[in-house]
Amino acid sequence: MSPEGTISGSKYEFGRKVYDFSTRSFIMGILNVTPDSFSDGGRYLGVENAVARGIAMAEEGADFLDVGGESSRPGSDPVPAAEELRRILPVIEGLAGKVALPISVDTWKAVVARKALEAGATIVNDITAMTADPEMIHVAAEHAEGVVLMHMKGTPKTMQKDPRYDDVVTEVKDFLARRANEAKHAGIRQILVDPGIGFGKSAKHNLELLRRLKDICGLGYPVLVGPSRKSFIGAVLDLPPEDRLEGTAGAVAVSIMNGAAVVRVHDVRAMVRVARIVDAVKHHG
Ligand code: HH2
Repeated sequence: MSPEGTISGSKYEFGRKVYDFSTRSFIMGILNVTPDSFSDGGRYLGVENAVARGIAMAEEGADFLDVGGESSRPGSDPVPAAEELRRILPVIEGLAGKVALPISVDTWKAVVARKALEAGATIVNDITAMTADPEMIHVAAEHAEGVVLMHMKGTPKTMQKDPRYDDVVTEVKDFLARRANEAKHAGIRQILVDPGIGFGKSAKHNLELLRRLKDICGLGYPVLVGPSRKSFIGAVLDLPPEDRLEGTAGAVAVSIMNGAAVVRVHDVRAMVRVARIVDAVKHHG
């Protein structure tokens, strides 16, 4: 990995924890505090349930927790910031005192990010790569320890209506390069980039992004990939979200083998095992 965009080579630091991406892959556990997420909507709506799930994911071996209060599934509408905050703030506050993991907030709204960072989150995970809200880059530069910049074509409402690319990998890579540059110039030092599996992409596009993930890794930033239970797995296996564990495992294994630094998943216990075996193949020959 090139030192560009990283602190001392491939190492980032969140809180007092060092994340050395050259040694192993890292797991981001998904905590959707939403009534309508595509695979776990409604499961963690109560604060107690959500905090308990966060603690459980930490015990299962997660390295990050990603808390979100707005579903971005295809066709979804945005949620007002006040509602998003009502869902996530008590959960972030509850987790920040109880788990020793960095918490990312999955939002594209600067006002939500700012409050979440005050409540104990330290990373901003923005599915629009800080393009949707002009304030986001300033909030992240001032208050976050790092950002995840994700590629999306269109908006969740429209993104799955016949997405087209000349070359999906080149387009995604160029976009991420531009956004990461802008973030770097704003003073953000710890940047992860994400090809945005399922965000304005057909099943074929998603498979090609995973197959050619090394191209995206060539940007020199740690790459985060979020294939968990997504519809391209359903398209290949003809199975609903609740039956996509093995498909997710396959996608996670390929992602890590092809250079992903972090995988964002629902099934933390299982995917930690998948990650460790792929890491063993990668690093110990
Ligand atoms: N995928 C989802 C949401 N946020 N963030 C990043 N960085 N990368 C992703 O691939 C990604 C993301 C969508 O998945 P999920 O959170 O499970 O569903 P929903 O949006 O319905 O809550």
